[in-house]
Amino acid sequence: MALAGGVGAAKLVWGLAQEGLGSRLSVVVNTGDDLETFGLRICPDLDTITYTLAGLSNQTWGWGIEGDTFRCLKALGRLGADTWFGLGDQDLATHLWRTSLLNRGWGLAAVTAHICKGFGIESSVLPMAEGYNPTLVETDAGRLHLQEYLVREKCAPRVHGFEYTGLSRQRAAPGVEKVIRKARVIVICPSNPFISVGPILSVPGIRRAVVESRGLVVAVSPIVGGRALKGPAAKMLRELGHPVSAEGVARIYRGLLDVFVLDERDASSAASIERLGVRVVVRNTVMDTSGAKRELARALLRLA
Ligand code: FO1
Repeated sequence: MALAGGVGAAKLVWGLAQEGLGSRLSVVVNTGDDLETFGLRICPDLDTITYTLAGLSNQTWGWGIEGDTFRCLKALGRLGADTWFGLGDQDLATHLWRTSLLNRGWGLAAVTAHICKGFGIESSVLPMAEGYNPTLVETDAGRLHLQEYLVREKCAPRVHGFEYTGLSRQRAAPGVEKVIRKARVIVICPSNPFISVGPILSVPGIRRAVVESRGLVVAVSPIVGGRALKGPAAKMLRELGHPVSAEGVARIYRGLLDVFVLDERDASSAASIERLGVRVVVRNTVMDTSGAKRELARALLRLA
């Protein structure tokens, strides 16, 4: 099973599915980046994982649907609406359908399973929790919704901290604790430790399920050569006073991991990370080709 954020995680999750896990793969996905806009519930990380597993994701951006158009968004702009969040026309169909099922009383886990079935996905994709609990980012420019920080402000404001709103009063979504507890391997994907993995582990019961699981807990570093492969992880580490390195991430996950997977470029940090009490495995973690995604997935499966 995998704990996943969005774009970086989706590459590895795709590799795991391709390497024969298929219906045996469960992915617990962050919903702290969810957004409510135009009366719709948008779940970017759930959709990124779903579209990627369906082979439909935009190959350039990693999020959204390949070849999607933005005619509805343009029309909204003409009417005076804010259009900084890029909602594609086909992507909108997912949000419309999700929201209408939620309004009929379905839970987010059931809606997600139904949408995945519609896309022909065999793997099980689970939201971490069912409520709307957006992550807020405390910045120099004030407290921002995560998507305002990421997309509207392009990650420019300096970060001081995060608030996972209402998460401490949530429960894990149906099925989540069970898949974690019975997993042979729990992969913490190369996602941002603060805004992707942090919210998942903050849902009551999830961290304990990971700690108590008999499965091997393996994290893949999202930092390679002191830089994030995608998104603001390196900037956030720096601004929050952590070392901007794979070791900085390994320290955040201390107490949780059996294995930390480090990129070949960071092999020299292996010894100091092992001193944290974690076994280190060195691989190519830059998943820039289908082959690299599958190779990393195979390496993780061999650890099991
Ligand atoms: N990222 C952007 O940089 N710009 C966008 O306009 C944008 C729109 C968007 C719409 C749907 C969706 O599922 C994802 C979208 N993303 C966009 C990606 C998203 O902001 C982040 O990558 C994730 O929330 C972080 O995992």
